[in-house]
Amino acid sequence: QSRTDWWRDAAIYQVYVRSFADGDGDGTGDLAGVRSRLPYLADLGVDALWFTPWYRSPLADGGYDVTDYRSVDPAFGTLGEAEKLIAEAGELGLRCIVDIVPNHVSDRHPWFRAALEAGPGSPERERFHFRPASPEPPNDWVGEFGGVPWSRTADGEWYLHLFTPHQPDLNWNHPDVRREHEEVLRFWFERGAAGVRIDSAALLAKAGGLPPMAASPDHPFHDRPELHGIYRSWRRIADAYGAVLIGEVWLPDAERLARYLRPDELHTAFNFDFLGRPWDAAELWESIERTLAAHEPVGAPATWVLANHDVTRTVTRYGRAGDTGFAFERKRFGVPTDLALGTRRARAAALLTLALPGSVYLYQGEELGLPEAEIPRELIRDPMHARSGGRDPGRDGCRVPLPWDGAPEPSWLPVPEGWAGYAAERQAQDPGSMLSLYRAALRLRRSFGDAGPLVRLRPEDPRVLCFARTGRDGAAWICLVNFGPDDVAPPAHTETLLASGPLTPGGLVPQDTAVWLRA
Ligand code: TEU
Repeated sequence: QSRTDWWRDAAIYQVYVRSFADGDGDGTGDLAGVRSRLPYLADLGVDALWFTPWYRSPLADGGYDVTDYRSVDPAFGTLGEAEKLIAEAGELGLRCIVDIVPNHVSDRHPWFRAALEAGPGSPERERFHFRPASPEPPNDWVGEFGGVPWSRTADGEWYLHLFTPHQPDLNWNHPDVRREHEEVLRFWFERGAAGVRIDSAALLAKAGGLPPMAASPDHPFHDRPELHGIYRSWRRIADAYGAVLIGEVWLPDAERLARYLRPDELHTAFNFDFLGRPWDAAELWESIERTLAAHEPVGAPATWVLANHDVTRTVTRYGRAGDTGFAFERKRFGVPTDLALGTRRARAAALLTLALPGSVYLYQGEELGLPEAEIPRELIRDPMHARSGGRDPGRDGCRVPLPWDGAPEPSWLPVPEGWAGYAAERQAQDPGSMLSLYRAALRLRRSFGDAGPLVRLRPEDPRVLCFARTGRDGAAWICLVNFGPDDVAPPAHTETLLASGPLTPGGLVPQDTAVWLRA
């Protein structure tokens, strides 16, 4: 574990703690469960683990509503267990990333309680965005989950919350807010965290005076210039520990994202553009090219994300006819899905993303090929569902506990019928399973080492996406994905290393299939 720039080409596995593995059998995932599955993760071949928030929380937004950033929620375990987990993971060569939620706190956080108690005009309220009582909300902003991002306290004052009313936004102009988060960073770096994932990283700063949309020349709360100063101070802290800052910077384009990727700001950030594209060679190539072009001049690695805890599962997304590809376009109930098609494409997509230069984020359960689960309305826990007036099923469909040796039982979310068929233990025995594909791909990817830049091959062929990189041993590593209806011949004088599905008897690559070749 000596490389300090390990994050440049790492495969990072996202552990959604509440649904990963249940150590005490109460239906909720926990740290004991994670610890017991560390060998599985090491064997899978990933380099690092990112844990969604495990801090004390009323779980109004799945833990993105924190009451104590220096703790572990009793439902998940103890701080001591988190330290043990980080140490044990390290022994297996797995680095650990914790999730920091700086934009807002829980409405049960001691600061917000104190603000409510101290009343209007109090210094306690200055850590948040409070506005005097008025009949209408203080401005016309729309929240991130839709709707009015303002709620009233008992004394009539308004407070700002870009997410749910249980997540009041912090005032990042307040010195306490800055100091507290800098201390929280040190707290987790001291405990061995190799880095932090910064939640909602583009939202912290708000335009002075919280002006209405039309009165603000730039967006009043997205991508504000004031953010850069915050991340510069964080970078100094991270550098002192050799830790990495990973931004969840939601921006419409790679160029704007790249402005945060600097030697004195964030090391790296999620690129969500790829995730927003449909299964189409031209669309995906455009995204790849654009991402690489934006990252290259700033010297930051590109990142690739196929799924996370906020979006539709890959096999479901790619299995929907007429899918626009935009994973965040909110889900509807009862959309017909061809899971066999989606699975074929998800397998090909896995080989595609794992062959691209940069780092890859892999969301738990994708390696099992889990589809999006349909949760009955009355059992949906995600607050996004209620905030959409019940139209949007929300994000629980990708948050169902993982099947390890059968369908998880009990489980805090209902497990769809037939999920025992996806069980990790069963897939481990099956060379044709999604799990075996991911294992083989991650192993090969690692063997190529820090492979060179991507060179596109066959650019004239609109049916394929084909590119080569040069591995550590000087040999070419070629990835070819066939999107078209006709079988495609792989480049001459190549040897097939891995295929996402069966090739034809003549060795041709069928539609929706990817191959890795060596020349
Ligand atoms: O998500 C940030 C974010 O911007 C989301 O609103 C995103 O647009 C949406 O989920 C897409 O479906 C982060 C976390 O990943 C999410 O789970 C939290 O709910 C949110 O922050 C609030 O902390």
